[in-house]
Formats: sequence, structure tokens, C-alpha cells
Amino acid sequence: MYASTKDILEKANREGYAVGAFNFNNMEFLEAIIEAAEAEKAPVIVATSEGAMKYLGNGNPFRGAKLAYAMVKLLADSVSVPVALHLDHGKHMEFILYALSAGYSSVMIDLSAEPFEKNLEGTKKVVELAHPLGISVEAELGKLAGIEDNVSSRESVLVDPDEAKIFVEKTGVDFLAPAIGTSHGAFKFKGEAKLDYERLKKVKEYTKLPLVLHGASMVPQEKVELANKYGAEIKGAKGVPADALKKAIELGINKVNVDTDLRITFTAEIRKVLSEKKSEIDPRKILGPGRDALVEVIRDRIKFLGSSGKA
Ligand code: PGH
Ligand code: CA
Ligand code: ZN
Repeated sequence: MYASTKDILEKANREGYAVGAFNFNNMEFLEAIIEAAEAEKAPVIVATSEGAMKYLGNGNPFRGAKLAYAMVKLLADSVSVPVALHLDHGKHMEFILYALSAGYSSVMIDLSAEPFEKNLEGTKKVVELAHPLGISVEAELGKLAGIEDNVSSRESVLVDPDEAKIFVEKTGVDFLAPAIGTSHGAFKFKGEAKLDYERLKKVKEYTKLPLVLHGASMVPQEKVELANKYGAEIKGAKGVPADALKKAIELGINKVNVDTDLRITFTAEIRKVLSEKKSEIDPRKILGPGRDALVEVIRDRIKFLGSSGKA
């Protein structure tokens, strides 16, 4: 059923598990995510970025937002598990407004690259717009570390727990993404993967909100190898290790954002089909195996996060 992100995440926060928030750009990804959630009897969040809105609308993001909502609503209402639609990394007010008026369950306003005061003011404005519509809001504090960042610059961009407390009180935001050392994409760590658990623990203690981990893909090595075997060049790809993700969930992460793992899985499978079946020209026979591979990976991830059976 089409659901509220807030209901999904507050239950996860009370009961101490995490829910997957999976990005999609097309029908195949969306169907795979919802099929996997239904098979696992798990609540799930599906998310479009601003770029996904543009892509779905073939250049018209408001049309993309409405198409995303129409597809999600229809598919969500055809299954028994709660499915919420979220705007991921909303950075521009027009995209926030497209999501609010299209019927999204929640929006992220990401002003984390701005100074603290500007982030606070902008987030507060979005909360004031969204809450009367029954739509919940996620914000981010600190910047996600890039792979090239050294330790000293990393320190300065991670979330400040004292700021998090003030930010949450003043904005009324529903969920918070604290930067604790992850980054987006397939190359997350140069050396050893290090997350700042002390910071995470304090942010949870000070805010008590459902917390969000961005850049949470695990980058399964068998998928990287499959992709590389069939012509990809993503050697050295590295994600968040299993024990680090487990520990982050134990310390209060309730929403785990996953995009990269789905991209690698889908394209690896398609590379395989294209290279093994050179006479195949039916897009369904090329994309279909990609969709099937996604279902398996998403089911595994849902189990790992602890949300199986929580619908
Ligand atoms: C993410 C996804 N989306 O908002 O944070 O991160 O690149 O690790 O999948 P990944
Ligand atoms: Ca950021
Ligand atoms: Zn993110």
C-alpha cells in the first residue's frame, strides 16, 4: 500500500532496524524494488533524485515527478507492504514543489553544502511547506566525504552533534542524515573503511530521530567481477563493509540509501546478456534479466537491514 515515510521510519526507530531506500530511474528498477519488498514482507522506500525526475519526464521534471508518483501509487496499491515515495537530495525549491504537488510521501532538502545557518533556514521553510500537506522532511548535516579527502579535511566536514541538536529543534525536521564518513558511488574508501561511530551515537542521543545513512551501498564484489568480466572498467570498486553497516544500524541508522549497488547489478547483467546473445534484439530479453537480478540483490539487502517481516 502507498504509505507515509514517517510511519515507516518511526516504527523502524522504535523497534531498532533499518529500511532500504532504493533509487530508481525507470520501471524495471521500481518493479524489482517493490517485488522484493513484497517477497520479504518488508516496508520499503523508493526514491527519485532530481536527475531521476528529469529522466522520467524526458527533460520535464514535473512530468517526471507525476509519472513517478503514478507508477509508485499503482504498484504500491497492488501489494500488501508499505511503500513510500521520497525525493532524494532535493537541492532546488522547484523540485521540492514538484514532489510536494505530485504526491510524494517525503522530501529531502539537501543544503548540506551551505553554511549551517543557511541550511537551517532553508530546511525550516521546507518543513513549513511540507508538514501541512502531511509530507515529511529529511535534511543533511555535514558533507559526505570524497575518496580523496584526507583525515583533517574529513574531520571538518563530518556532522557536529551539538549542531544537530540545535538544527532538529529549530527546524522540526523529521529525519536527519548525519555525515559520518561514507560517500556516494562505487569508490568509497581508498584504504580502510572508517565510519565515525562516536559521532553517530551522539547524534542519535541528542536528536532521537530516525537517522539516514547516505552512500550506504556495499558494492558486492561478485557483481563488480561480473561487470568487469563483461567489459566494465570498475576495478577497485569498494563499498561499506558488512560489519560497518551492521554497527551503524545498531547505533541508530533507520534509513539506508542504496543506488550504486542496483546500478552495478543491473548493468552487469545486461552486459552479460548482450555479450552472450549477440543476435538478441528484444529489449525485454535484455532488460528483463537485469530486473530479475535486482530482485535478488534487493531481497538480500532487505534481510541484511533487518526489515524482513516488519511490514
Ligand atoms: C545514496 C546512495 N543516495 O542518496 O546515498 O548511495 O552511492 O552508496 O548507493 P550509494
Ligand atoms: Ca552533503
Ligand atoms: Zn545520498
